[in-house]
Amino acid sequence: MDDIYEIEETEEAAKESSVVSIVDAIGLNEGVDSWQTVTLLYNSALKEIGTKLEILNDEFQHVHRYNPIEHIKSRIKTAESIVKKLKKRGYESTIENMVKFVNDIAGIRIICSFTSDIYRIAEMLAGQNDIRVLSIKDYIKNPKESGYKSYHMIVTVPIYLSDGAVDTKVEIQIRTVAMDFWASLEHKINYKFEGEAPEHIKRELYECAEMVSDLDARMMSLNEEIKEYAEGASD
Ligand code: 0O2
Repeated sequence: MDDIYEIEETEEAAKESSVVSIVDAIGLNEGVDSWQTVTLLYNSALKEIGTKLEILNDEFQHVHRYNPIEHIKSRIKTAESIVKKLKKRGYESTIENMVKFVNDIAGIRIICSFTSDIYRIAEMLAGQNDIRVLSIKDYIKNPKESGYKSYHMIVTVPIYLSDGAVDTKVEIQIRTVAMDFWASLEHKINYKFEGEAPEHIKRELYECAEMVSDLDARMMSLNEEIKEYAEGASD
């Protein structure tokens, strides 16, 4: 299976679904009311996914005595960043284009201890009936040229408003504490140098990314060893 792919909706599934997209929900109305509806939907989607994650984490603690999620951050992209993204891609700044072409207006970042937790959480979320996975980018198996590693999913979740459900997109980034530490500094550096960091800094960052992978692998294997030891001791 490819590590970066779009998931095509089958015609069958599309027909069965009575949930409408945001574009259908707001129609071609470009007014302030529509923008308020859009932000209400994205904020609600963040709450829905946040609750799902909390429940999964609590259940995991209950069954396995262990929390796979260290912490969660969520945000709504600023209007300025949305407009910048659309402009970069050559689209006009309309509400319709925002909801159609900007996939990360609502973004949630899940920070885990171990790489194995990342795949476990992704699978648990994708397995929920009301979540539709639109695309997956596995930058852990296929790191970016910069060294960036993270697991990205674009999903939709239905938000139930007074006259029906609206499928709302959320970008989910899942990474380890170490990957997050690297990505935060790299983001800061890139911001400072406006994406044109000197070669030696890029090289150094890339080397640090390799160290992060090594650290993650060693910590995971240590954790496995501790688990086996604990299981052996309780037999
Ligand atoms: P910000 O300010 O973090 O929101 P898409 O967003 O899916 O339409 P793209 O760029 O193909 O388009 O998506 P991708 O590659 O999945 O990246 C989306 C987000 O991942 C970025 O959002 C960053 O948050 C993060 N990201 C991707 N590459 C890097 C990287 O090399 N370094 C760091 N630190 N973060 C990265 P934005 O909108 O670019 O920025």
